[in-house]
Amino acid sequence: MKDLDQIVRTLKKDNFVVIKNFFSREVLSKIKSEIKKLEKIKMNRRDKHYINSNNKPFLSSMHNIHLYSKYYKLLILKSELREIVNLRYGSTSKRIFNSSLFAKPKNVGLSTKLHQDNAFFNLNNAEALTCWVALDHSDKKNGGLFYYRGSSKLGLFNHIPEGNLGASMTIHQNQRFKNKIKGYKKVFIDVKPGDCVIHDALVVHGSESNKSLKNRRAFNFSIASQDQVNKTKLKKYKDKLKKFLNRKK
Ligand SMILES: O=C(O)CCC(=O)C(=O)O
Repeated sequence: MKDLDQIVRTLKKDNFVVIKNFFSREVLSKIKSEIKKLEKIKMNRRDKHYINSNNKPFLSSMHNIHLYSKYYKLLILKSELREIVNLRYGSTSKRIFNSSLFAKPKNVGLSTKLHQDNAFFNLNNAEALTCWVALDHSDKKNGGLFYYRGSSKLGLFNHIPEGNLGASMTIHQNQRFKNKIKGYKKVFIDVKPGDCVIHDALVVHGSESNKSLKNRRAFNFSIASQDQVNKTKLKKYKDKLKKFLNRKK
């Protein structure tokens, strides 16, 4: 039995919480086989990205997985994350707006630059939680996630279009940001397959590249409250995304 009240208390304080064995081995192996299927199918160009190394393509990330996998869509809709969002924010919505695989292959896996999720979600009040689930053991050595504990209270920082396809925004690391973040502890996450980290949409986080000899696969999905997308923020985000994509051409 998970203590959901304790989970919400930790989320309020630290803005992230690690939950051991969030998904069983059976669910995990079903997810892995779904991902294998998705690796083979044709997806919209925006939804599948590769890293080229020594003329070989390595899968880097896949996005909007719920659009291609019924199993995955149901998993999100039925997830306990919904209950946690409800306890944290007082409502939930059925809108699915984020579901990704971060494959981070050994030797070549890319970093995810420092960001806050609401720079992508553009919600009025940033009322959303993301559940990030490890498919491999993940720690500091193979590009595991890190968080600045408690940093959500700093509010949303300005993001600039920089990063990888699928993780295209990063915090503008100006002096103001550096002064503010230095009071917050950077914490690396050490998780086993099936464990998850739930984080809110304002916590400052990211991950390093994977230069190790071990893969670091993980998938995530997000659920929001009834909080609505802010049209002005969305337009600004789309303009930045356009700049980012034009540079990648
Ligand atoms: O897996 C990663 O490296 C990045 C994941 C992430 O930033 C997120 O789930 O918000």
